Amino acid sequence: MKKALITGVTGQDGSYLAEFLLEKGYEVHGIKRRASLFNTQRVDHIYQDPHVDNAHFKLHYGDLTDSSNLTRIIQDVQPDEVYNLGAQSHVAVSFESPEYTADVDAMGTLRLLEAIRFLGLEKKTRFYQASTSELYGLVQETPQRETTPFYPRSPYAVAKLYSYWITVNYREAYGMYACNGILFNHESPRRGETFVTRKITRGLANIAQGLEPCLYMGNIDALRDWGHAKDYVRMQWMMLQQELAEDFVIATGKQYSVRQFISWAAAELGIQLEFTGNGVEEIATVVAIEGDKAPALKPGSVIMRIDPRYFRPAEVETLLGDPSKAKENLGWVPEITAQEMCAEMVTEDLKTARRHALLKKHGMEMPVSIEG
Ligand code: NDP
Ligand code: GDR
Repeated sequence: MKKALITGVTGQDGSYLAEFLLEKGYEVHGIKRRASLFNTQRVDHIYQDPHVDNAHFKLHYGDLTDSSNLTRIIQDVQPDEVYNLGAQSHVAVSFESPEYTADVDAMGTLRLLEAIRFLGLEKKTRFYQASTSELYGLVQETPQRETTPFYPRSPYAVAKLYSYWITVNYREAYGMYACNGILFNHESPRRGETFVTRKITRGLANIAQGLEPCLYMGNIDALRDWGHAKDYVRMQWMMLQQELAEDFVIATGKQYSVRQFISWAAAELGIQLEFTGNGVEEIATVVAIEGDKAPALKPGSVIMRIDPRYFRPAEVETLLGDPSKAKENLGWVPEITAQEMCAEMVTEDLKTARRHALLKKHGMEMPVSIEG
């Protein structure tokens, strides 16, 4: 039985990857951080009681800032594959906490690679690094492919640039099977609530049910190449099954604006919107409502406004990936479109919003966090 170790197992990708690897028959080990509240909601459904025999999913306390902890876990687990998905992954937050972001997102990768090397596992353990389209930042070529020059635009992207190159370096210097997946944005109903797609689907579902008044957004002209996390974790595994380690761009090759994503999500709730303004002072007004998904709204309601707090000190305006190499060499093709994914996210967020609206109706209001 192959053993995999996943950092960031409690995150969006980590949870889908753990499911995927368990289905493939792996023993899956994940690193979770100590928190004052439970932080394993995304993996609770695959939790296995460690007291029963044959538990194939195991969690270890740890942190990417702690070399001795990482070394001990790798020594105990002796993994065939390490997936380094753990990160302070929010670009805007990286401007607030640049040093911490560098420690986790750059040095954390080095700590893992060094642990593998110190333990003499460099010929056994294969290593996947969660690299990102944010490396392209101020884009130098469109679409972006494996050979496109990088120009990072945030402390997050600069930290990930270090991780990209240290992964290449350990492959070249020590013959390690280490590779980078340069993944473009990927989302799902498990996406963190403060990333733009989830902020929109959750926010609009809450507004439709009368739980929030309005969505406050940043740069809605930003263009992204959005895929589904389930499609992307499959590719993370495929990258570690090749004869030679290589780096791959993973993207859909299609690009949409944040504004377009808002329209899709609204349409999924039966809401037709009109955008007026110029991206800085813009508002979105309800023009018409169909069906019963948005009982709290009426035509004329303004449900999206711009809040400059969400503009970033340096923005990545446009990203569009070219996944040709992944298609040709690995036969990988994304199966879920951005619009289908948006529909799935709205459906899930609407279920939660309806539950909260019902509780509210019966005097049991749940606090709804709208910051993000
Ligand atoms: P999430 O933010 O959902 O998950 C990040 C994970 O990292 C969480 O499990 C988090 O733990 C953990 N983590 C954070 N800080 C530390 C730390 N100091 N030590 C150990 N673990 C830590 O990210 P995604 O699942 O969306 O992304 C996975 C990886 O892929 C990240 O590295 C991200 O930067 C990268 N990436 C993501 C893309 C995307 O569009 N989703 C695109 C390209 C790259 P906790 O749950 O406790 O917070
Ligand atoms: P990104 O994702 O920065 O691309 O990083 P995010 O969803 O945060 O932003 C995408 C674009 O939307 C614009 N935007 C807003 N973003 C947020 N979060 N909140 C807002 O209110 C808002 N309004 C507009 C942003 O300015 C940006 O242009 C994600 C993360 O998962 C990274 O870890 C990963 O590496 C990259 O995707 C690829």
